[in-house]
Amino acid sequence: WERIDGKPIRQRLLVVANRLPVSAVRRGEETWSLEISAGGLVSALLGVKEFEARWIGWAGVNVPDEAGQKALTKALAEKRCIPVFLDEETVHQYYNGYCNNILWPLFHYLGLPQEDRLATTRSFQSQFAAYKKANKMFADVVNKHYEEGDVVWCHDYHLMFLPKCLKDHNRNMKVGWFLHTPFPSSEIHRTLPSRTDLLRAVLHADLVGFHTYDYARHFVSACTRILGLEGTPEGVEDQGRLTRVAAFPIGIDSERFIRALEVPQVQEHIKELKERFAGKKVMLGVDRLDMIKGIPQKILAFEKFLEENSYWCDKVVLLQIAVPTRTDVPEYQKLTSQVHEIVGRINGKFGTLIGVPIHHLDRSLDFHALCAVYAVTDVALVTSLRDGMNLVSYEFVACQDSKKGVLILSEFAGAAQSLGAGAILVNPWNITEVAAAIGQALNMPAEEREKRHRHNFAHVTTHTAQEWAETFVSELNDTVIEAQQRIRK
Ligand code: ADQ
Repeated sequence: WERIDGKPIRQRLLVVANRLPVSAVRRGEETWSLEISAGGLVSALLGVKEFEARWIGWAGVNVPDEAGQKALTKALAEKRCIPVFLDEETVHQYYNGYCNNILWPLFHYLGLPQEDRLATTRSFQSQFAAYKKANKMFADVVNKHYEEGDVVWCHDYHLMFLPKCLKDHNRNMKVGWFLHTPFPSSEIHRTLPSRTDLLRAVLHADLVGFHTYDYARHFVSACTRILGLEGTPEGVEDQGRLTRVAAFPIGIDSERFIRALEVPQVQEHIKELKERFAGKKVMLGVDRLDMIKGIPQKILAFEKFLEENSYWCDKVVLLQIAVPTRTDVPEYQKLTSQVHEIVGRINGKFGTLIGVPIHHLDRSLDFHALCAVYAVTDVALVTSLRDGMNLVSYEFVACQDSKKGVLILSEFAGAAQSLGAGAILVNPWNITEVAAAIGQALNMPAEEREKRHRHNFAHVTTHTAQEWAETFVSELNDTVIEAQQRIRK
């Protein structure tokens, strides 16, 4: 940390998330190569000048030996990262099990896995035990590095137990927790066998944040209905102690995208793509290949549109760029096969010797390639069945200032609440409605496109990731000061 006279120059912020924003690859016994993965959270915090951020999280690799751990810790320190070392069994039970097999589907309204419906099954119990154990391991690392006055910002459904672990150790620690997924209706949350423990653990935080007011309201309702606590306009009150609950909609580093469009390499790529798709309208989907993103529904809607609008068959192309995730999970493998099967069928039906209507890629694009693709797109299709926010919709808008393309957006993505007036909102389960929205988007007059884009662009460039992070941390500081004042009174 930078210091003057032994004191930090800026407020120190400990950002605790399941994964560090770097990928680590072991090159030798004590040699590691690190690559920064610039996700939304990283760029949000890079742009914030008020505080000095350090990251605490799992590096995504199993490092059983002490020499390896020491070397990795040293290498990560240069990137302002502090590792939490999790053994393979804990990762399996905590990360693959409780986080991704139970909380992720449940929070996206996909329900609990059948075999875990009974709270008493061994697998559920052991996964929840591993979850608590892993959260405790994160807490131990935070406690080791914490200094008085630091702000600790915990992220996401992986770390719902962390606020409790931290406050049990030091009740004066300033602790915030933010959820990147939806928080579901209390009727969904109450199906979770560990519903009470999780809510109580989160309530140890001073400030609890969500992307939308709806998620915040669901959380407060869950605390009222499941724990019997009082919900107030500020949050949740338990025996005179208030946990503040509020909405903090995330944004993107829009400047980074806008600047990228000026880079010669990106302009060259834009030119190539324009030539490649000359005479056609380009539709785009960019998603992690996840159940929640509604990729099969999107492609089926595109098929229906082509079936009903033969005029468009050789005049439109859908680029679906789907980066695989959780590839070792059977449900995800099934989803990949399902998507491939539908794409193959549609391309077989509507393709010609000259071209096919769907270009499906099972891969990620690097940042510059992604910006170029966003820039040449006429219609972006975001059909998430549920999505905390959905940053792809924001990134598309940021890259569209010259083209003014149309955004078709699921009403079940948090982004629908901010970009609703500029996008065409759809229910992704209604294939007929999405197919009609595709027709509306492709035929939309330039004036209407311009008007809708202006609304979206103003939002995306004003409500940035930096603003999101600054607002959350300053609200956390204020919340703690107010609580101290209440106690003094
Ligand atoms: P995600 O579910 O990952 O995030 P999203 O918000 O869309 O969803 O962010 C995905 C990011 O990955 C974007 O920055 C996008 O550019 C990138 N990405 C996705 N597919 C890609 C591809 N094929 N190639 C290259 N890049 C790709 C979670 C929640 C969201 C919430 C965010 C932030 O599920 O709802 O918006 O966190 O809080």
